[in-house]
This record gives sequence, structure tokens and C-alpha cells, in this order.
Amino acid sequence: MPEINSADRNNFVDLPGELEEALTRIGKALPEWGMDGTFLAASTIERYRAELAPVPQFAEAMATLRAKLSTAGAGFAVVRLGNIAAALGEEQFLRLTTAIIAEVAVPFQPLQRYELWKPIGTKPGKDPNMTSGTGYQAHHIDLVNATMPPDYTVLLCIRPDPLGGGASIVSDARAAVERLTKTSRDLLAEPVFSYGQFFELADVGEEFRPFPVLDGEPHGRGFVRFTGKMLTQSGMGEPHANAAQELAAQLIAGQKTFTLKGGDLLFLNHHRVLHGRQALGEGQHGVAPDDRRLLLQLFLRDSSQPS
Ligand SMILES: O=C(O)CCC(=O)C(=O)O
Ligand SMILES: [Fe+2]
Repeated sequence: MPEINSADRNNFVDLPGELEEALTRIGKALPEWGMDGTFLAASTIERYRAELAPVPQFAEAMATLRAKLSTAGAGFAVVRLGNIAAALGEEQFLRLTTAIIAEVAVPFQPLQRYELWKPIGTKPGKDPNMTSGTGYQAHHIDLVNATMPPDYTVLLCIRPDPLGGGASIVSDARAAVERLTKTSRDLLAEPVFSYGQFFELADVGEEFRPFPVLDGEPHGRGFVRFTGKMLTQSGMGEPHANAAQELAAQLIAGQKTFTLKGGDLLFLNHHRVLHGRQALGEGQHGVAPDDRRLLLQLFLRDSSQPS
């Protein structure tokens, strides 16, 4: 199957070979992380930063990454860590990845069932359109029904779908909104939308129900609070449902599609982009569970945001 890729080079960060080698060396000796509630402990962040700070070219690579992720940039980026993943054991690779992520914002895991990283595996028996399902997952921000969704989601690809599916889709939410009519935008600014359950969550505020899709906040602060999954569930009236459908269509029209490889680290700025996933390949029952697609997910809180 040809690789699906409508993202351009600007959306990817390849590290220079020397930097990969230095990070691999440091990764071998990084200590275990600690947690402070749902957040990566400040002492771990300080320790990891101190280990990585002297590495030549590292500061430049992180500045490039932060610029791509900013609301002025594309709002998403994939850092290619496949060579480092291949050279380190899984535990050390996760520590190094966590250290890199902590250069962007503060890692945390609001889903209380998990420590820091949440596995997103492939479960053929599950609702196909949900996390860990095998079908299409429509554009969304994670924890859409929280008053304070995470500022970023991070997805680390451990194993791509051996059947060639599961491409990531990412769309510029602000650009999609700009293409709507004023009437639709006005409808989306009304607090009549709702989605899903709210439980076993911490540090994302309260349940927001019903919510407006457009919150009128400045771009770097507010969200396009949307999930394509709410179209069938929300119980809203027809004008609002039509406006939400229009937004869903514009998100699809503007989407970038690319397939993550093992070791790819996808950062998504929730203030700027929505994300989802194409269906996985048909026939997952024929793939051994340990060989199926596996991502790991965590979230980031931008410490510069007023809380
Ligand atoms: O499976 C994927 O690529 C995306 C998963 C996702 O966005 C989620 O579970 O929130
Ligand atoms: Fe998601």
C-alpha cells in the first residue's frame, strides 16, 4: 500500500545524526521518572532538563519544535525518534521521550486509571469509532467536555498497523471555522452542545455540559471545542446540528493525512488543530494481539497559561 501522506516536510522534525547519537547515549542512563499527582514531578523535569541541556544542537531542535507547535505555526509536528527507539530498550526510550516532551510543556495524565502514559492499542471487539477501536475516528480534541482540556495531546507510535491502516488525520480548526458562514459561526457559539461521560478525571476542570463549540477566547487560549463523534449523540436541534456538520465537512476538507512509523512522536496543539484517525486495515483478527498497532498517549499543560 502506498504511504498516505498529505503533510509536508514542515510538519516533521528529523534530528541530525549526531544529536540522535548523543540522545541515545544520554537515554541509556536517564533515571526513572516520578509523579506529583497527575503531573510529572518537578524534580524529574529539572533532572531531565539538566541532562539534556548540554547536548549540542538540542536547544535548536527544541526551538524548532516549539515554533511548529505554536498557534502561529502549524499547531502540530511529528518528531522522528525511530532510530533512537531502535537503539534503546523500551523503558529507556520512554524516559528519553518523556524528557523531550517536558521541553514543550508539563506532561500529565488526567485519566486516573493510568500513571503517565496511556496505551492506545487495537481492540477489534470495541466500538470501532472510539479510542483503541479499528474504525475511523472523527476529528476531535481530547477531553472535549472538560472546562480545561489539556493544551496538547502527544501520541507516540510504538507499532504502526501491520495491515497499513490507521493514518493520522489533523486539521487546522481555526482555518475550518474561518470558512464557515457567519450564521454557522453564531450557532456554534451557543452553549447547546454536549458529548460523552465525565469521570475518573483530574486537573482538567469540571464537566462542561452543554458547551459552545466556539468560546470567543483569543486563539492561543480558547478551543474549537468539537468532536465529530458528537454529531450523532448530542441531541441538539437541526440548525445547530447543521452548523456542526458544516464544521465537520470543513475539517475534512482541510485535513492532513500521514501514517506514523515506530518511534514517531506526534504533538497536537489543542488550541489550534483537531485530530483523528483513518480506519485500520481489514482483518485485525488475523493479526496476533502483540503485533497490532500500539500508540501511547499523554497530555501537556502549558505552564504559561493562566489557570
Ligand atoms: O488512534 C489514533 O491514531 C488516535 C487516537 C486518539 O486520538 C484518541 O484516542 O484520542
Ligand atoms: Fe484523540
